[in-house]
Amino acid sequence: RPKLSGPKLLCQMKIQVDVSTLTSDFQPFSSLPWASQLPLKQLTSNLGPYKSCAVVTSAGSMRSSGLGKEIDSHDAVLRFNAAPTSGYENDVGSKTTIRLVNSQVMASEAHRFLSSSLYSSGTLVAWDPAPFSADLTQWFNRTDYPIFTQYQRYRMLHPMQPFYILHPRFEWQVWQRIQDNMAEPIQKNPPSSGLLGTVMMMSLCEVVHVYEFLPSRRKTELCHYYQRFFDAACTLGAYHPLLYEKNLVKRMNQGPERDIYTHGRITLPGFNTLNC
Ligand code: NCC
Repeated sequence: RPKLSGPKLLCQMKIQVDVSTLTSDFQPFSSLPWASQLPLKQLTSNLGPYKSCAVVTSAGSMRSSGLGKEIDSHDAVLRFNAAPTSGYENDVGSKTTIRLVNSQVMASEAHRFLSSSLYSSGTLVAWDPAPFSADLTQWFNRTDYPIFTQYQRYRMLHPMQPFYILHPRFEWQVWQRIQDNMAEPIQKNPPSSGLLGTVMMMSLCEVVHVYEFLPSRRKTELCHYYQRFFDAACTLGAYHPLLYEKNLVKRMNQGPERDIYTHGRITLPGFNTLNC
C-alpha cells in the first residue's frame, strides 16, 4: 500500500470522516421518552467556527511544560475525561471550551461524573466504544458502559449545559483512516479520545494545535499530568491503536518538527481551509 503524503491524508480525513453527533430525531432514540434530552442539531452546526483551537492531551509530559498561557490564547480549548486545570494552570491553562469524555468516566463511581464541578463548564461531548457495525440500535442494546443512563441523569441535573454524544460511525471512520494507512492489521478497538477530539476540532477550527500527543523532550512514563501513576502504555497504547494514531498525526503535522521536541506541539489545518 503506498504511503500517502500529509496533504492527501488530510483530505482523506476531511472527505471520509463525518463528525456527527446524535440528535433527537435519530432512530431508535426518537421513539424513546427521553429523546428530547438529545440536542436538536449537530455539534458542528451549533459550535464554532473558531479561528484557533488547542487540544490538550492528558499526558504526563504536560507537567512542567509552562504551556498554560499559550494554550489559553486559543479561541477554544479541548480537554479530556477527568483532566483538571485547577492547580495546573501554569502548564495546561485554565480555559475549557469543550470536554470530551469516554463512557467509562461517565459510569465509574470514582470519577463522580454527575456531581463533580470538573464537568459542569463548557460543552460536554461523550463517546462509547460501539460495535464496529456502528448500527445505532445494536449499540443502544449493547453499549460498552451505560452511556445513555448516565447521559439522562446528567441532563436532568444540568439541563442548560450543552451535551453531545458522538455517533459511533465517527469513531469507526477515524479507525478506518488509521487502518487504511498502515501496512499491518491494527486492533479493532476505537481510537483514543485524543485522536477523536483532534479530528472533531479540525471540523470546528481553522487551525488546531495539539499538545503532547506526540511527546516532547519532556516524555515520561508518568501517565497523566494530574496523577502519580506510571505506565508507558498510556503514551504507547494498549487497548487503543495509539501508536498508529500518533504515526498518522505525525504525517499530517504541518508545523515544524522542532515544535514537537520543544513544545510537544502539532499544527493541523481545519477541514474548511483545505482545498481537496
Ligand atoms: O488517559 P486519557 O485517555 O484520559 O487521556 C486523554 C488522551 O490523551 C492522550 N494521552 C494521554 C496520556 C498519555 N501519556 N499520552 C497520551 O497521548 C491520549 O490520546 C488519550 O486519549 C481515553 O482515550 O479516553 C483514555 O481514557 C483513560 C481513562 O478511561 C480516563 O482517563 C479516565 O480515568 C483510559 N485508561 C484506562 O482505561 C485505564 C485510556 O486508555 C484512554
